[in-house]
Amino acid sequence: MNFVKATYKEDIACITMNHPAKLNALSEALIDDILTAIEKAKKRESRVVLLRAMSGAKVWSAGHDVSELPAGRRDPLGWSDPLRHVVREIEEHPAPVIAVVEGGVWGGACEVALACDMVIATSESTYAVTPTKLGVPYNSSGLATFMKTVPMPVLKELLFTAQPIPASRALEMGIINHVVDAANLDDFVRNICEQIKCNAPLSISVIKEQLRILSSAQSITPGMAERIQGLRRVVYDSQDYKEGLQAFKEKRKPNFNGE
Ligand code: YXS
Repeated sequence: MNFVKATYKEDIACITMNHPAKLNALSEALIDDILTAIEKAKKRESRVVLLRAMSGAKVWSAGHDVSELPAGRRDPLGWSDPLRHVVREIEEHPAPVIAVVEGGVWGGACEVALACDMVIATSESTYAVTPTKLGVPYNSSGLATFMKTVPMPVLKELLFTAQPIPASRALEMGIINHVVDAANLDDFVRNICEQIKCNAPLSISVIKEQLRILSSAQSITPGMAERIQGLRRVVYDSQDYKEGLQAFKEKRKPNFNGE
């Protein structure tokens, strides 16, 4: 594994994203390494999985690797996209997955963190949900991930402004579980892990799956699903989508025209 370090000690799997050159952007290669590490945790029956960046990271993850987004005329966040795959694996993993966050969390990485069962973060961490900054039509299961933890008015503010919010605001909204000083982070996380390890793994695993099923139970008709897909196609076929990607690559502000 090139972009992740993984340790499995005392029934705790610790997966550390380690691609500093791209600020842990969620490339297919980095996600493959995360998936490999999660699979190993499942085989070893780890009681808790931690997902983190290197200690002291200024950026937890810069989100989807923009260079891997399709140039247009293809759903950028379809079912088989690596980001979709890792979110599903986290949500379906039979043990608690805890995001241990230091630094900035951007775009799809924000969804990965919120797809985890808990978020324990340092006070200087920030959270930004960025599809509108790039002109990306986020996918429905991804929006549903956010809807499970972020109050709708706050989620709309996050989506429509694409601006980061501080850990203090995320904690106040109940979006993250705990904010601790960086110096105490490891001890705090270890303590939560020990509390989880004292409880029944089968009960935890089944309750986690029940909550996943119950919280994702939404009745939408085939017509509604088709309408959503049609609306999203207009966006990823748009000139604005191309402009968002081009502006990112050219490191300039995008000029969106609504076409
Ligand atoms: O120029 P080089 O080659 O050194 O590469 C730069 C950046 O291009 C690269 N990089 C990324 N590459 C691919 N995908 C990314 N998401 C990404 N982010 C950064 O990393 C190198 C260092 O970046 P640089 O120079 O900007 O570092 P910085 O310290 O000045 O700024 C750190 C950030 C995180 C504030 C800045 O890199 C940034 O704003 N990154 C983009 C954050 C973002 O908007 N992520 C959303 C990605 S799209 C996504 O997740 C979903 C599709 S959606 O948008 O729908 O949520």
